[in-house]
Amino acid sequence: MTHADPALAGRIPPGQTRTTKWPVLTYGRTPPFDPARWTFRCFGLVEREVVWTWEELLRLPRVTRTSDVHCVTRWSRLDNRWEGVGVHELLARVTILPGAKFVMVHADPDYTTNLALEDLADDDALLALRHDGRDLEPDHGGPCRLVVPKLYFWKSAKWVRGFEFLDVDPPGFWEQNGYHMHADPWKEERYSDQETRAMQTMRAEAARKLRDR
Ligand SMILES: Nc1nc2c(c(=O)[nH]1)N[C@H]1C(S)=C(S)[C@@H](COP(=O)(O)O)O[C@H]1N2
Ligand SMILES: [Mo]
Repeated sequence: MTHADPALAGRIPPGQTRTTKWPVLTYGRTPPFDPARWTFRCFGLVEREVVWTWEELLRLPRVTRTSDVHCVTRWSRLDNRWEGVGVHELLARVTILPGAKFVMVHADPDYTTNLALEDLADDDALLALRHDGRDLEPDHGGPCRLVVPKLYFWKSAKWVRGFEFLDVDPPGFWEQNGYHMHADPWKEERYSDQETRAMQTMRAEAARKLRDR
């Protein structure tokens, strides 16, 4: 696709079309939120598990990041202004063991997605609480969603509840259902059948290892 505005052309990855709307894409229903019971947990290959309550999360320093959203269903939404807690802010409070190279992101209701620790640690990644100046709407993951701008949007788990640090890279929900393990929109990493054989072997072995633990 070509774009009349050359400034935009460099920001829309191949196979994507710009939208100014913001579609809701959820597998299942928007879960209820209970501030008294909500926690965010960092566990797995860490020296000590770290858990934040909702009140504790709200007391962490905030950042604002403007970034583009690229959904694998081929829409892109530019210049989203996210406010929330930088992932780096959380990671700075967790002692991650040296073997950890991957993270399983856990979210309500029973959603998971897998990331390389390196991608999660990106300076653009945050737990978003606000979008374009308003509290994040429940259908869009409110009150708290992960945003990882450099990857397709299914990696940005809505209603996020924790990071599990791992030495293997097992597939999350959509990754088990045909989507790519890495998901770089600029490389059009959409579907698992685009993965190399090595990646597919690794995903199967990782899934098995995790099950057998
Ligand atoms: N918990 C949870 N997070 C999720 C999903 C979901 O079904 N459940 N869908 C993913 C997918 S496939 C996409 S494209 C985006 C959509 O976010 P939106 O509804 O805010 O546009 O959220 C991602 N995060
Ligand atoms: Mo999606």
